[in-house]
Amino acid sequence: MALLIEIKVPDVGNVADIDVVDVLVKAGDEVKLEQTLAVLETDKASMDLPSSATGKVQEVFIKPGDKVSEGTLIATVLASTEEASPNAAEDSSTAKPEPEPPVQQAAAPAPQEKAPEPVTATAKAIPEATPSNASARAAHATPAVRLFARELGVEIHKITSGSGRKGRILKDDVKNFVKKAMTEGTTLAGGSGIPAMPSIDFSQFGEIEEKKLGKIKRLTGQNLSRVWLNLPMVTYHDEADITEMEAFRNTLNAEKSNGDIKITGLIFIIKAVVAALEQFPQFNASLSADGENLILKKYFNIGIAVDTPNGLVVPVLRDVNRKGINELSADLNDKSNKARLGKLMPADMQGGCISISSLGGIGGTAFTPIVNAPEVAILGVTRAKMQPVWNGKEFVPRLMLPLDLTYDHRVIDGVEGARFMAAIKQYLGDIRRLLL
Ligand code: CAO
Repeated sequence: MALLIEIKVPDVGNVADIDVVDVLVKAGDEVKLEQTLAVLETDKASMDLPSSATGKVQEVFIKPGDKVSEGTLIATVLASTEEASPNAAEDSSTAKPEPEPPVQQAAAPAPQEKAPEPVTATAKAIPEATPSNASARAAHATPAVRLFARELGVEIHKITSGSGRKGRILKDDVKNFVKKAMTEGTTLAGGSGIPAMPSIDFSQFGEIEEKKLGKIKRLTGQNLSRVWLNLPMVTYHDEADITEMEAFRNTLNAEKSNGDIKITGLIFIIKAVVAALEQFPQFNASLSADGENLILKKYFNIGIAVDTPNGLVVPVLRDVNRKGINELSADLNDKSNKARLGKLMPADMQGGCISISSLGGIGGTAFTPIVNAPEVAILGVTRAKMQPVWNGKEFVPRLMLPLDLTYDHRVIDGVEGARFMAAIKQYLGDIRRLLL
């Protein structure tokens, strides 16, 4: 004998206009007792609406985006009396074989507590965002799975595809995500209390192609995000007059034979930065992890940002204070070639004191580089250009090099930043001073 059972929204405690975020069944589907038919969400909680009978869905009356209240009809299920829930069995006394009037049942909701708000900026496992967060709401998972994810400190929207029906995220997907995060060292949650970026289906706007990010890009991205969120950074801009330096560089290069490594302006910038570091030791330093101590370094290793087909890497030139211009040119040439061929070893990228990011070979007038923490400063360089400069009597053509100094404001004060920059300018303006 078959019963037509009406499944309705149960008493959910004086809440009306509840959003239907997902409908998981359609007419003709076989459903089991307790199987989730739909997912509802209020601004405080989300809940599964399970079926109170095993049988075939006869009709579905709601769709995602609808608003429902207690008593709204969700679906009708044609159930055999043997398989209906105890509740249905009771009601079956009044029910007759199809197509007699349907038995009315309220689906027993599986309420989900509101996710707690993130509380600290340093907490590693931030609870999943509240349902008001669009990306969390968009995650296709039952409250039980969301709860499971929260317990493991996983922001569920970071799981981009589920293995369940219609891409629904299952417990196994959460477990696999955690396993992957543990092996790759990625973060499970945002870690800052900042709402995560929503996941958007761009194919709705036009044709797209999805390409996996390479390892370097992914790791660099994670590191840059971490620095961006943890360091209060200031970027200070200035220009150095490199007219004489450039003339000297051209003389040196003219003396070189074919096949010799050419000296670029960057080598002089590296030397000037080291001289400024010797003068301002707080720039050759790192903050201890607890932020209580400044660790001052007595060595002078400079990280150079190198653009490679696989992404940005920062090899380190060691003991720059002890090396001459030609040796440094060979060193930079060797490291940047290795970087582009993907042959740098991890040790080649460790132990830097300060970094330089030069875009001068390409162009630009200014930019705001991000500190390569745990270093406390980075120098950005863009393209030098001839400019009319007022010398007190007249405008004279001078080759001016734009410089951008970003520093960690916890360690470096604004005035110190300006003085450090002034020193670099002075060394570049008159490179004889590098001998002093
Ligand atoms: N102004 C004018 N010309 C400049 C210049 C500047 N500031 N900097 C370099 N040039 C010139 C060089 O003199 C060279 O000219 P020639 O071909 O006539 O000799 C040309 O531009 C190319 O220089 P280069 O880039 O090969 O050499 P470099 O020593 O200046 O830089 C390196 C080496 C490895 C830093 C650079 O090639 C590189 O990869 N830069 C990208 C760094 C990057 O990605 N930064 C972004 C990080 S985001 O923070």
